[in-house]
Amino acid sequence: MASSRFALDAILKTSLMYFILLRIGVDSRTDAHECFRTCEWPPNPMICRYEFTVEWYYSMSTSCFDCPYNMTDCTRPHCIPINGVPRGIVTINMQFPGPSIQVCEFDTIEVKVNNEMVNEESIAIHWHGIHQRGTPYMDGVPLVTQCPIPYRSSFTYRFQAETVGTHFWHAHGQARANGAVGSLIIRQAAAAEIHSQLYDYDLHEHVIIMQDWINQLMIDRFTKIFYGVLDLLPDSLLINGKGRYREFIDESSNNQSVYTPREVFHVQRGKRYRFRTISNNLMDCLVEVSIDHHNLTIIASDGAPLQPVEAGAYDMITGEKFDFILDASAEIGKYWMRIKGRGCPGPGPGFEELALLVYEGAAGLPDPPEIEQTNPLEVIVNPFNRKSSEFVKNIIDLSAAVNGTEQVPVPEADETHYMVADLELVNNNDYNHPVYNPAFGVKGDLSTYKGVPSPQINHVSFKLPSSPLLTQYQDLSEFEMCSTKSVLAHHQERCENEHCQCTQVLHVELGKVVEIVLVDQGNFKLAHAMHIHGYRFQVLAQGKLGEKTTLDEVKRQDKAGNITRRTHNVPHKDTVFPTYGGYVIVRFVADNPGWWLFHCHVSPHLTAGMAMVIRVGSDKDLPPVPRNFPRCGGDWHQDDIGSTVPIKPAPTPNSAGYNGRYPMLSLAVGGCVVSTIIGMLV
Ligand SMILES: *[C@@H]1O[C@H](CO)[C@@H](O)[C@H](O)[C@H]1NC(C)=O
Ligand SMILES: *[C@@H]1O[C@H](CO)[C@@H](O)[C@H](O)[C@H]1NC(C)=O
Ligand SMILES: *[C@@H]1O[C@H](CO)[C@@H](O)[C@H](O)[C@H]1NC(C)=O
Ligand SMILES: *[C@@H]1O[C@H](CO)[C@@H](O)[C@H](O)[C@H]1NC(C)=O
Ligand SMILES: *[C@@H]1O[C@H](CO)[C@@H](O)[C@H](O)[C@H]1NC(C)=O
Ligand SMILES: [Cu+2]
Repeated sequence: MASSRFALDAILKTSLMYFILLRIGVDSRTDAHECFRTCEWPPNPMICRYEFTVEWYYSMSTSCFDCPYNMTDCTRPHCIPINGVPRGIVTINMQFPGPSIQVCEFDTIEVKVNNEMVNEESIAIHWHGIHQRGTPYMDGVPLVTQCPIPYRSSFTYRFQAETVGTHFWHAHGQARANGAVGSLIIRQAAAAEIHSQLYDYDLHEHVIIMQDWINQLMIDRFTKIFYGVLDLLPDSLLINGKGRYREFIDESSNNQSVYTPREVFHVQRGKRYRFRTISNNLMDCLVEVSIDHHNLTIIASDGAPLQPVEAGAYDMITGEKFDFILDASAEIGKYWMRIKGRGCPGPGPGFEELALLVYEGAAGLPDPPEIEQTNPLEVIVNPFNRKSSEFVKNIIDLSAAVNGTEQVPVPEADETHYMVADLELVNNNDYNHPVYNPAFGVKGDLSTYKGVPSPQINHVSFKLPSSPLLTQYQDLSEFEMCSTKSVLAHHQERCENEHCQCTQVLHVELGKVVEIVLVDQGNFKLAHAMHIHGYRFQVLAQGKLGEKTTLDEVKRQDKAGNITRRTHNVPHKDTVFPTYGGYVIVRFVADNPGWWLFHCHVSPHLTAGMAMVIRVGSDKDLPPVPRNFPRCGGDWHQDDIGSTVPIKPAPTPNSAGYNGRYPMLSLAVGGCVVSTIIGMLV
């Protein structure tokens, strides 16, 4: 008795100690993981293991003690000040942004994700920009490539670090908008890195996640937008999760205003630094990046090297990534890095956030004035809705970095698909009940529209299937699915007038060169960040026909030869945005079999259905499903044969007070209006 009690005590003690150690172990914000190292040639691959515990947590929690009145307290472990506004957040290992994964090409990344979210929701983590060649099961899209990880379960992702460059990981779903995000950097040996001669340092701490932020849970904002008020304004901008919003009055110091801390970067005069920046925006805005008194030399986007371009600023839409070189050649001092909201309704010109760039030897100097200093260069890269010129470089004006004077041709297209991505004015039954709260004051009269526009591709809202497409396609009803080809050929007119939804899939044969002409008709003056999984697009053309255009107009202009495609050294991107009233033309060689999501990265747009799947190859082309891969979904009910419940004699209508055996079912069928589901075999 006594000995077993002792044993139990010991177990309790060790597990408690283990728990404490674990909490401290995963928290080492300053100590980089052993896989962060100088990448060698020939490579010396490592297996890089991480454990991600996903939890609901709180900004400005009690772990913040006296922050921001005592700035040191703001840096305490588990203190996540964000912009000073307390709210529920989703964290990984109680960090925001979450742990940074920084490895070398050819390493193996292994991440065990433990779902400990106390409101019992499920989650999956997507590795944004990683092509998952040979491992489509690791792409992390719930109900497309895997079952969402249920509460209290874990799922271990494992894939090779093959797609080099600046990427990130994030929950695929609203948890991204609540904080589940972190950087993912795959470096190369200097011998393999085409731009390695252009910079002296590529530091762990010069990786930056930039984003807008809202002071409430995304589900609060999402339901507000679609059922209440069309509130698209972000509240804040953040640089590596830090910013200012809430003013605190410090009574112990003459009622001075104090704020939560901003991010700080350190450089040494005379050195050249590679900065890696990532946009995790939630809403429609782009962020515009600049550093006072410095030019930025842009050398890569979405992991793909570009011929260097010197600029004063550049813009990123959500999902985009840019690498630039900062030549620290200004006077020793402190300078502001700025991000500004662009292309979205923001609270005016002051909608910006700052981070401090501190030269070695300047730490004791006062912060510079926050008033904008003019940048040395007027050139802007990738802006929202601006015509190309000497000073305006859109993506199409950039070129892929190649060896010497090589001319790398774009492959000839085997097939071209003209597609539309826009917010459509239809009566979407998910948000506007056609009887109780119709979107149209007068049916069919656009001028009486008072609904919420539907984010759609090809006039169809994407509906996630009930089981993952990649692993349980056989379980799905063909009526849930529709093919892009038949949508485009047969349903455009109908779906322009009524709400259509289905699991839209474009099926392409393995090895084909696929061209997509993607049009934003300009229903709204916004941009949609169209992100492809499994691939990078080659960008061939980009243009604007007017404030508004139509798919047919773009098609006509193209057929008439009025749209020119670039043919050599084109930029490669995993996220592109057609300008409203315009188009972007991309190609990819469909050599990576899988079911790949192609979608708008704006959080509410994705949730509401601005997505589709590109299915490359057929089942026989897929690598085998990993052994014991989780299965889920379907519509289970107990059939009479398999029933283990003894059937009792049914009560008579009068004695039971209801009429029939399944009262709820008949009510549901009678009261619910089913959206048009266009079912067709893919
Ligand atoms: C601020 O907090 C730190 C610990 O986070 C503590 O050591 C220091 O004494 C505090 N400063 C003041 C003025 O209270
Ligand atoms: C600070 O503000 C409070 C409340 O407005 C006021 O009562 C107090 O006198 C102020 N203290 C100083 C030092 O100004
Ligand atoms: C920025 O670039 C311009 C044009 O190349 C150059 O004239 C200027 O000196 C540069 N400024 C800085 C601060 O490097
Ligand atoms: C670039 O050229 C060098 C030397 O000519 C060669 O070793 C290297 O493989 C080339 N790189 C690429 C990406 O083609
Ligand atoms: C093509 O461009 C030419 C010259 O601008 C114009 O005259 C013609 O109408 C355009 N074709 C179409 C189909 O719009
Ligand atoms: Cu969008």
